[in-house]
Amino acid sequence: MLKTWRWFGKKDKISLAMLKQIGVEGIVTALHDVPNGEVWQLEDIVDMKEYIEDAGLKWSVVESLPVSEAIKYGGEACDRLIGNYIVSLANLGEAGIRTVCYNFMPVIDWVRTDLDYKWKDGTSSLYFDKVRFAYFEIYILEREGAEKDYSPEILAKVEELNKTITQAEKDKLVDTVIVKTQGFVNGNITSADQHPVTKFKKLLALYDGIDKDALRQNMKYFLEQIMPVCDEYGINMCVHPDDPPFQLLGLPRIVTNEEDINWLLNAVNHPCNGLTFCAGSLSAGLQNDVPEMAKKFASRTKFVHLRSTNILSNGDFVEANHLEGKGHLIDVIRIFEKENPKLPMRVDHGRLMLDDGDKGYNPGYSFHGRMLALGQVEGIIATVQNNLRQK
Ligand code: DNO
Repeated sequence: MLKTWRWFGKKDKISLAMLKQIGVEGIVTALHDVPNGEVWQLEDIVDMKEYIEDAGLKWSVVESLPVSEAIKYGGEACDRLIGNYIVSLANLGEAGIRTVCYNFMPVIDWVRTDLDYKWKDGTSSLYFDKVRFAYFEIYILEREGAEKDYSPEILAKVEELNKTITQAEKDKLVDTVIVKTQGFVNGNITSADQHPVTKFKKLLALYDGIDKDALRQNMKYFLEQIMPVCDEYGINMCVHPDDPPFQLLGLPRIVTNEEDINWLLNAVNHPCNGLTFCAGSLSAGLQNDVPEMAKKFASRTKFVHLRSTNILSNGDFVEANHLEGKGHLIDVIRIFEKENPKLPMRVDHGRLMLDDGDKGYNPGYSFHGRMLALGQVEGIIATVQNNLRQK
């Protein structure tokens, strides 16, 4: 597989020269400064592409060209925004960039409750605490009907937590769930002059009446509109699975399991309608057998995220070492190496370790942690390739 790395643009403290030294071959990035919904201009794309090429690397994948909320909930601005999306795709195609990762998660992208969960060895990683998330929904967002989504055991623990939780812990939860993750990805929460919770509630309300079927129809419509331009330029659209792959906040989530992925690949059965196989996101769903899914969807996979999680008995999940956990990366790599050894892959999320905190850390995207993971993954790839040669 092609070794790529998610790089956050010219302001990223992890420079392209550093990436070159650690054996990265391709860059995964986006025009992070362009506001959500606006056209990516050809000259800006070319400027970024040349900057990357001047460092001896290649812009392999766009992650992400964000799908605006109005496209997802089918708002008034939907067709205008799809129009902008099509122009951005054409401009990417003109510049020769042919793999685009996106997601179709309403309101939130990935979500965790703790971005700095401490391990005994002194490193830390991302963590999802089910009880704390339920607390956030019930007591902080005060979402109507949220209790119905949780078991009596979880609700009892939420009541316990409510007796002891401090204001600082509550603030941290808001900052983690809303500002650092969703805000970081979409840039539309942190700049708010309102309290993040107020803004967040407004975003949630946009989805009133949008159930799973309605969201699916909106996704199908979006894909149908963009397929012609993808076809013209040979652009692979790669949807990222929902992270985590289960329902949250009363919002529909439609890229969570095998049935969902089958649905979306068949709803618009075009070779440019593909998948980002994120082993980590899928691994956090009890329903998912990740290697089985890799086998099933290998031919429609155009980009791979290598990461793994462990689901704990209390329903929490924690990001695991890249050699362990439910992502089963050794099996997954074996499948993709066999099917398509040229597939771009990036190690996804790494632990925070050594002096990573000094590098303008984006949650999950540490330097040393990801470098360690890249080394582990390279070892797996080399072994798998060697085994395949001997067969
Ligand atoms: C989290 C990432 C996601 C991903 C988007 C793709 O670390 O995997 O934010 O980039 O969902 O659209």
